[in-house]
Amino acid sequence: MGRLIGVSNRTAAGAAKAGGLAVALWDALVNTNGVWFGWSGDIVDHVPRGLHVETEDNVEFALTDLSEEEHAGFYLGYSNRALWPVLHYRVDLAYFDEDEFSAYAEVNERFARLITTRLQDGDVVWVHDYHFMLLGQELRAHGWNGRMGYFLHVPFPPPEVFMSIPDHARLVRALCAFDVIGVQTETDRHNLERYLTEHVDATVGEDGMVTVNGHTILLKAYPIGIATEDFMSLVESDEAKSAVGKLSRFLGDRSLILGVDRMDYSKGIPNRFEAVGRLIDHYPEIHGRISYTQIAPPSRSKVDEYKELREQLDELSGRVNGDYGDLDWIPIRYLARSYPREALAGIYRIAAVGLVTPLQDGMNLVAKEFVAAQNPEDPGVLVLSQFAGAAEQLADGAVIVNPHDKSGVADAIKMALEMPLTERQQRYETMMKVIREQDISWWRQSFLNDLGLDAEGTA
Ligand code: ADQ
Repeated sequence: MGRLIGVSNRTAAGAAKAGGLAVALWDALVNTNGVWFGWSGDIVDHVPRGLHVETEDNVEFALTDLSEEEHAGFYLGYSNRALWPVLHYRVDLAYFDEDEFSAYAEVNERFARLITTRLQDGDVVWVHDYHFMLLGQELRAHGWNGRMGYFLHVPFPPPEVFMSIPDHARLVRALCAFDVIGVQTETDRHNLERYLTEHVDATVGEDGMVTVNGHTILLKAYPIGIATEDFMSLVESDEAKSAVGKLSRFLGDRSLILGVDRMDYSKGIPNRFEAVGRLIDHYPEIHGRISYTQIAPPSRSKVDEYKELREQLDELSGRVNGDYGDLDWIPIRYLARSYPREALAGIYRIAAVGLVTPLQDGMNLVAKEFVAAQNPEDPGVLVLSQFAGAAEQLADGAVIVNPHDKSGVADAIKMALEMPLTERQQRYETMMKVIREQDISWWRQSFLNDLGLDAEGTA
């Protein structure tokens, strides 16, 4: 029986197998006695040679440390300062450094070397995200002939944007070593297909398969989902109830407008603060009747960027709270901390409006979690950016906005606050149908089936 071999920068070793990739990969790893390769999270002062191997539920975690140079060049450098901004269409924020690209290429090569020592015939390799765009080609160079898939969790921009990366050709040629390339949306698929046909001489067959230099690749959109039923049940937890209790005391009879994000410029939080500012400027009748709460914990790996964003947010909320706040009303509240999933479920549930307005986002699972946590009898409304991957699936139920259009977002929030119950319920049902059907198991099984590992994880 073939094993699933997962590769991602961070793994769920020693952590709860709850959110994110852990919940996505875990069942298939357990069923196949699989292996999950990744960075241990530790930084050491020399180039590490071996792997730390630990086993949980028959799943092997094979982890390597990063040297200080690797961490600076591969992770903080090339992955986060070159690839992340360009993949989110922010060439203006990208920093390209040849030494950082070398570190990136070396870490990909080192991972390939470590992984191939532990691969067996019949294994199926699934590589995740932008940290490992060169890994498939390196695995082939180290002699691996088995099936390999790649999933990009963030957007793939149009070729005109991607080509600002000095090493763009090398990155995409390396991706072509994979048998299956998965992206989040049809837009991403179209963008990558355009790059391949316009710049790598690829041909696309009638069946949609892409052929490059005689090698055929399945390039397909697999919109990632959430563990819908599990998330829905979290609202019944004690933590959720306690969060609801505290927040309700704070809110009184005000309607909650909620934002929940990791602190990152792609999430468009300053634009959102400005839009809420417009809402309050334009509609005096809502004064004292709403409360916008933004939850965005600081990020350890992006200290400078966080500082800048934080200053912007303090300034923007300071203006609105100073102009409009009262003894018993703080229009904009910003909580720079993270909450456990259970508490988040409760917080989502009592929000009248979920504001998910990234400037660019691969999928955005907060949008799906927000909907799943709603009370079907009295659901809140999702206001969703057209540039979140989730907009392709949820356009019929969410109120879709352009996050750059502050007055447009303000008007959408106003409309959401006033939306009649029957319309809210219809929109909720429309979104829940997709969120239920295309959940995280559907996503995993779709990808693994295409890679030749069946839904139960047996090859
Ligand atoms: P992220 O950019 O991290 O992920 P997102 O999908 O919105 O973005 O969130 C992932 C998880 O983080 C969610 O389960 C959410 O609950 C949690 N989270 C976010 N903000 C939080 C907060 N303030 N406190 C606690 N938890 C929080 C990347 C891509 C996304 C893509 C995912 C999955 O950038 O576009 O959807 O991978 O592929």
